[in-house]
Parts: sequence; structure tokens; C-alpha cells
Amino acid sequence: MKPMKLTTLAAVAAIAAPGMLWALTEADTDGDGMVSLAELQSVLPMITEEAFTQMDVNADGGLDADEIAMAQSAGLLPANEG
Ligand SMILES: [Ca+2]
Ligand SMILES: [Ca+2]
Repeated sequence: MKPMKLTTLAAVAAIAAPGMLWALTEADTDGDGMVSLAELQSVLPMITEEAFTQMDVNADGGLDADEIAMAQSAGLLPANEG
């Protein structure tokens, strides 16, 4: 646990619109601030590795809030709001 992570998460939460972080907050079970393929599949079992790779724009192995938002905009992820 590094203090930087909390700062980063706070910054992300401040930037992202409410409701856009469903996958990040609910699926990020190890709390590293990104949703891995395994974490994403735990909430969305239909997600394939191929789809995940498309969503992982910077190819770091996890989806951050921006990538999730983009995937939702592109229709690759359900918005799942309310
Ligand atoms: Ca994670
Ligand atoms: Ca990524």
C-alpha cells in the first residue's frame, strides 16, 4: 500500500463522472486501482481476453477509469448504471 495510490484514485474519482466507475470500484478486488481481466470476468463473465485487450488501450494489463469509460462509450462494456 503506497500513499500515491490513494492520491491517484482520488484524482481519478474527481475526473470521472459519477456512475462511470462501477467496474473499477466493484471489480477491483485487489484494490490496485485497475481492473484486470480476471477481475472484470468476475463481474462480467462474458468478457473475452480479446475484448479486454481491445479495451486495455495502453496495454498495461489493467483497465483504468478512462479505459473503462472509453469501453462503455464504444459499447464494449455495459454502462450498468442504476
Ligand atoms: Ca485490480
Ligand atoms: Ca490499461
